[in-house]
Amino acid sequence: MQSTLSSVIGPDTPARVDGGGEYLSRNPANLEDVVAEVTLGGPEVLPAATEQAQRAQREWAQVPAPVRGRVIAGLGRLVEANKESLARLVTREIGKPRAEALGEVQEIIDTCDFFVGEGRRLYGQTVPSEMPDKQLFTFRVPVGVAVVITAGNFPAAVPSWYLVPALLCGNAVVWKPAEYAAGVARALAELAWRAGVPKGVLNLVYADGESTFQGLETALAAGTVNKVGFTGSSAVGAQVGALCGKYLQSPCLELGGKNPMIVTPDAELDLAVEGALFSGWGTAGQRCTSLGNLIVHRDIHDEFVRRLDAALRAATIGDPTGDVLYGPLLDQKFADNFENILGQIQDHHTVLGSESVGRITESAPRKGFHGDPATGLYYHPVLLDGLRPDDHVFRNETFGPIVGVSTYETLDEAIELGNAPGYGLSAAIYTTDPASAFRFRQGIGAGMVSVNNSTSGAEAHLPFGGNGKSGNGSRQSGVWVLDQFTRWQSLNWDFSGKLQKAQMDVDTV
Ligand code: UN1
Repeated sequence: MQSTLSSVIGPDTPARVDGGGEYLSRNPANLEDVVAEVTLGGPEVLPAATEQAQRAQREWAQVPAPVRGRVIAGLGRLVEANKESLARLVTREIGKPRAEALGEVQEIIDTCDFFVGEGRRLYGQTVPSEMPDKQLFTFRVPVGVAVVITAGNFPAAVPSWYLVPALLCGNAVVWKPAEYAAGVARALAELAWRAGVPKGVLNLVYADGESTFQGLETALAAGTVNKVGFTGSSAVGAQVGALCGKYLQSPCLELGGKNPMIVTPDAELDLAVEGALFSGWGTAGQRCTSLGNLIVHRDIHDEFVRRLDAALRAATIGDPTGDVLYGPLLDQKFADNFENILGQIQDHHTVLGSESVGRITESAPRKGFHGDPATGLYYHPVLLDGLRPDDHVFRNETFGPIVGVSTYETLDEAIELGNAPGYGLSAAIYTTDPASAFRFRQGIGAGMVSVNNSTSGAEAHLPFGGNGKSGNGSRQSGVWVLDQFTRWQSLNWDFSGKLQKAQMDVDTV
């Protein structure tokens, strides 16, 4: 199995494209290990790729959708055959623990499996006309060229949420992945090309942020891009949205989260502790769906925090090739960001979860830690008690292994606290009271709600997406994403042999 992919990825075959500016993607568990070496293109790379994509898309759109579905099926089987090695590459390039990396690859397979069938089901509708001898129909038509810009915390699964439905619907794609996940991007693109997606239909480009923006504007102005998909921070998403708006385009934006979890007084506490641990510190808190604010009823606060603190101190952190709760942070820039967040800890906060705060080093060790603290970007987990609604850590996404706790008295107050930061991606409640669960679902402004389950780990065929600062209401996954990558075309067919005028030639009873 492994040998099929080792010709594509691995230490001896670093990814390369032409352009300007060299970038080394490093293993965050061992910064001396260079995983991929890429040349970042300048502002001309992205518009050139969209032109090529535009030409290729015309032919791809002529391939019948069930046949495109068969290509997607082939991609799913190739990913499955290479699951182990692709997951190993994910672990090596971004430090995602092995079990989660395998889960991430499984999410691509699930996405392919789902959309294979959609190739035979890209339904339109027949619609009754208000006039005789006239028929109305709707058709889904591909948008054309999609530019997809993705983050590196889910370097394969989240891109597949765009790539798979976009290709299935008959579009061409220009994919600009995060540079610190360049090797995984190359591996996934290679598998798609090997599955039969034509090279011009799926284009992989590497570019720095500034060049991407400039290039995107050039392409939007030239009319060679018809849809932009962006996963990343709310701040950059707002810039992408503003740029698209200038050219009358509505992008698909999947942005940050400050995801709350409410623990009610009747909750099963051990279950809630387990859910909070995975949601908050799993993946080192680097999912857009990671838990940010724990909102705990004041009657159970002390006991809940005591148990969570104990669970956190007992958790294994370290080398992501092993069985750990989390490994290193994704990349140096995420480590720098997390250090800034740690600088926001205030005197009224109680810091729990570890013996130390900051980087795990030989002088600030962690019990049970496996790994090399000298070469890896490892950080102590932080549980911050006593958070207030005005605190920076309460209001902003942290994207690191830190969770804050605040307390509440009434469920309405808890829901208000959950909504206060203005994001709206994912939210969870731990409760044994169905009425509380239902009222929570009604009141919380999140696109994804969980009852007695983690804030993260959405299934691949449910709508994924958020509101407020988490996105513009667009949804990925399942059938809902088809509305991002197709547009409705109506057909109005008159066979009466005369000019029938809508609204004017209609008999009223
Ligand atoms: C992200 O962090 O950008 O629901 C996506 C989850 C994953 C996807 C997270 N399936 O946590």
